[in-house]
Amino acid sequence: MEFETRAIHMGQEADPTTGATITPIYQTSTFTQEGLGKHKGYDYSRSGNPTRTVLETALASLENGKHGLCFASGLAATSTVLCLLKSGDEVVTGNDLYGGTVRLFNKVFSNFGIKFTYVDGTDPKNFEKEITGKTKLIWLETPTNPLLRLSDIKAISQIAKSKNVMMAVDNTFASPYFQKPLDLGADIVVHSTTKYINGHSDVIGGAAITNSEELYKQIKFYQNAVGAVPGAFDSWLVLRGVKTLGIRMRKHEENALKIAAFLEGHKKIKRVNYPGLKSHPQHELAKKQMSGFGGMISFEVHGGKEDAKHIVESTKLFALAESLGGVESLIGHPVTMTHAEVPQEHKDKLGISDNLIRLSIGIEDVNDLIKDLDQALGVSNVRGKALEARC
Ligand code: P1T
Repeated sequence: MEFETRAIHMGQEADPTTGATITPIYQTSTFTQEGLGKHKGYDYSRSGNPTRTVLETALASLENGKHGLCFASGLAATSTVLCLLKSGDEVVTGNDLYGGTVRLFNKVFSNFGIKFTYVDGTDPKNFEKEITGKTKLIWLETPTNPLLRLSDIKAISQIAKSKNVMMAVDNTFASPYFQKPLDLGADIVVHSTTKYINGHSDVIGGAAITNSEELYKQIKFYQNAVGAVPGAFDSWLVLRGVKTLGIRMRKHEENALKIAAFLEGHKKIKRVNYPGLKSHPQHELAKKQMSGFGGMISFEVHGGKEDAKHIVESTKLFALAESLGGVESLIGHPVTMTHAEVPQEHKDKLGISDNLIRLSIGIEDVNDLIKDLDQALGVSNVRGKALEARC
């Protein structure tokens, strides 16, 4: 079955007890047992819930994986995967990551004796150089948040395999519609389902998918032992969202390609980061490992923080908000928002600068989006006018 058919049908058969066509919300914490230890596969909703199982089955299929596990947030999925590690283990990770992931690495798991080594993820050799006898995991996010850089999943997975190191890929930005890291050699795929997979900005959720029986058993154990699971209603919302993932991703990309081209030609803009642009340093890699370029763009404006601030405060359709991947367009300032807690020297090294703006391109009419950006860029240097435009 093709991707978009699986998104609608995989795991989502009619409900066995009532015939309900759409998966019911099993809003129950517990399940009555017929006798001691005799139940229908579910005993307590932290360990398993039928609505969650359907979502886990669907997501595993969309990543070409055998097993899916869902969590209460993307960071809950990441935290649970990190439970595979022990004190003294090391992780080599790309250095351009969602700020919350950096915070989780540096301020939580580092306290448990796990060492994180950050490398420029655009060159596979950098991972090889940093692997030691203690390295247990390579962590990739590609395309990265917020600079839209890429890591060569296949090349890095070959290094990981040759060194007997696990590899996990955060596939949130591409979504499984445009990129399938398991096919390229990753052991685990992680998602913030909050983003494209749900797609409607009304749920926080996460997922981990693997083809390995052993990793599945271990992560499932930690899923239950740690307990950061999604509720039935949130699982249902994500399930409802995922049915339209393909059609949404195509529209996100179609709009993003036009907007990236518009921004690249704008005199107020210094640089546009979008893997679909020929000017992107890894455009060829994007064409090779992704089947589309996604809906995320970042760009630097001429000037500094004040200029960026004016622009993000001047859009009318693009909402100034954290997050991404919803049907509505969002604008953000990574330095003060999503990446505020990333250490300044880390941001400086990467080029996450004061004049960087991030866009999550929605599926509205692209001409309205371009008009909105045009007017926001037009007033970007004039104090007060930005506010006038908003009223
Ligand atoms: O917010 P949560 O569902 O816990 O997902 C965390 C996360 C993980 N990975 C990536 C690549 C992400 O972008 C995120 C969350 N990102 C935002 C909230 C943001 O605005 O970038």
